[in-house]
Amino acid sequence: SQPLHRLQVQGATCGGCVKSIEQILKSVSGVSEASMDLATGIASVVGIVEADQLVVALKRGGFPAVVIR
Ligand code: 9UX
Repeated sequence: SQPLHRLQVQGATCGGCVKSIEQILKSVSGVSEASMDLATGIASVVGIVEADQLVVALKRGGFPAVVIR
């Protein structure tokens, strides 16, 4: 199976932010699934991709994030 990455994302305050974050993550090369939980701010991403690439994409999109385990 493909790796699962989890990120703690800052700045998501409504469902629109969640949609934006999911779209940003899905746009990264190698990502096959991305979903975010608004209540916790945790995004889960499945795909053959480096976690750092996800962090870079989110930062560029205005949502700072850190990788969590
Ligand atoms: Mo909702 Mo997020 O109106 O920037 S989309 S707060």
